[in-house]
Amino acid sequence: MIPVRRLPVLLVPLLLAALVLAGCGGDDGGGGGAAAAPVTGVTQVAAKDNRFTPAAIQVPAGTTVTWTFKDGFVPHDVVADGFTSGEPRRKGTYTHTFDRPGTYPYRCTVHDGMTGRVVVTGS
Ligand SMILES: [Cu+2]
Repeated sequence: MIPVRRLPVLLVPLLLAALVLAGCGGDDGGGGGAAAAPVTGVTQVAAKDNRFTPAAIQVPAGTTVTWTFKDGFVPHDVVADGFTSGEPRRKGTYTHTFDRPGTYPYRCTVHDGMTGRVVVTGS
């Protein structure tokens, strides 16, 4: 048996592990975040802090999505199969209208792991 007074000591590593895991979840908003459940009711995506926020959105077919480049000196682009924002840029916006239902993963070609996803549902 483990003495009761030893339990708090044993809990510390568990708490630290939980914090680390929580931290990872928050950090990969640009990478693994794209795999998270898509956000609905949003048509604006910010390219900032080397990530797309929200990384994943869900919109009905026919929706125009606007990406805003707002990372100052750091240029980004939006590249997917079928559409691209062109040259990486530091400011301004890029828009794309999604006419067909489907899942559209995209990425920034400048930054590994800077990815996003648009899920288009039937209108
Ligand atoms: Cu980028």
